[in-house]
Amino acid sequence: MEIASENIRKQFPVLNQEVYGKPYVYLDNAATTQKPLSVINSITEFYKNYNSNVHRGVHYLSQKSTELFENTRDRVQKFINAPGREEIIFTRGTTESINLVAHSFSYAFLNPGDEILITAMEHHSNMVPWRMVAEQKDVTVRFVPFLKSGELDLDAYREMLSEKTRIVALGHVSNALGTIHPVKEMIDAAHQKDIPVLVDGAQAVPHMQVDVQDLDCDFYCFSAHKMYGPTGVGVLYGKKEWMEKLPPYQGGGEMIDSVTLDEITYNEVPYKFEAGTPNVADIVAFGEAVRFLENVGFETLAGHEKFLLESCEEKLNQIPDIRMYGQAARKSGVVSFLVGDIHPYDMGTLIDKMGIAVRTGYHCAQPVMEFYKIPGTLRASVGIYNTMEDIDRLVEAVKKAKQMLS
Ligand code: C6P
Repeated sequence: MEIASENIRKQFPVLNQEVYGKPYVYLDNAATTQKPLSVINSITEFYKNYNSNVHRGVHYLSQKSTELFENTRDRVQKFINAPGREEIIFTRGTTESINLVAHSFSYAFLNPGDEILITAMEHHSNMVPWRMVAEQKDVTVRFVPFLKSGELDLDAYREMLSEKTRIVALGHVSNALGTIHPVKEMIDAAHQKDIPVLVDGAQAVPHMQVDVQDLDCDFYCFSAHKMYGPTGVGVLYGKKEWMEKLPPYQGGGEMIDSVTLDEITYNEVPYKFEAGTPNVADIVAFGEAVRFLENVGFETLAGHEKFLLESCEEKLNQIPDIRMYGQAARKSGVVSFLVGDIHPYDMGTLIDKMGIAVRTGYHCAQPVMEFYKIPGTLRASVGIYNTMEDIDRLVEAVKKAKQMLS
């Protein structure tokens, strides 16, 4: 059901504005969510009162900023139920988290003739890094196919797990179609053959309680900016046994234990993977975003979003010539659609002029659009502050744009 969102909306100042003379409707949350005042204020407070580098000084502010920074690590550890705080590595985002694992894993563990298994539905961030390392190492990337409904072909997946497979990398929730993949089952199948699994959780963590111990994934990646936190911050959860085995991704300050002209020894995890000065202020503010999500609670959040998404699909479906993409039994976050033969950019541009933000195009998942033989879709994606009024405004705008463009 829809929650009383007035109290929540007033925490997001950016929503309280008019665009082209109309109250703003923001339905592009899968690209990035808006930020609550607690997160915005935390950034200002940090620069006003605590700014200092971390892990590098004995002076007061350095210790204070280190404490605030490390508090976020503890909060994130609890949030995803990671066994150890050292298994939480801060990165710039999901993209960097995946690149880190792809490059370090490939360097240490891939040899010519090996296989990497991903799905054909991955976001480019979980496809391109693997293909880059595969090219360097003469390794094959194989793609688990998906069905028209937007669900993965699980029989094909099981068959594709072979003696040659060295790692599986798969999304938890598709950003283009909203499918929630049965990752726990897929991880279990890979583990039965001793194959480690990386999960791209960018579109899952903002919408559902993720428990990395329950999933038993080896790596889990996500971005702060999709969960009401700042841009430029991400997380790589990696099982300690893996993170200790993997070589560092980047070299620089902080990631070393000692450097002489003869020899370099590396710092312990997580610091081995956090070279250079991190994005301290935003990582501190990310702690506030996690607190915000915890305060709302996933039961409330998921119920609210489900109600809005189902209503949105139902109302859009009444428009003649509408085509929905992604009809999986379990979905989250997004509604992807096209109307007749209207190009998604044309419709997106028109509804923007009506004060409504949705994403148009291939959503960094070009092979998905290739599969359906379409140039892209319009994608409405919801967050905690959206209301039924937002959905109604979208549906009316689509109807009006259709009339104008047909
Ligand atoms: N998807 C979207 O509009 P970064 O940019 O590193 O924070 O996240 C990359 C990423 C990785 N995996 C998935 C499943 C994603 O959805 C994204 C980001 C945005 O769908 C921007 S392309």
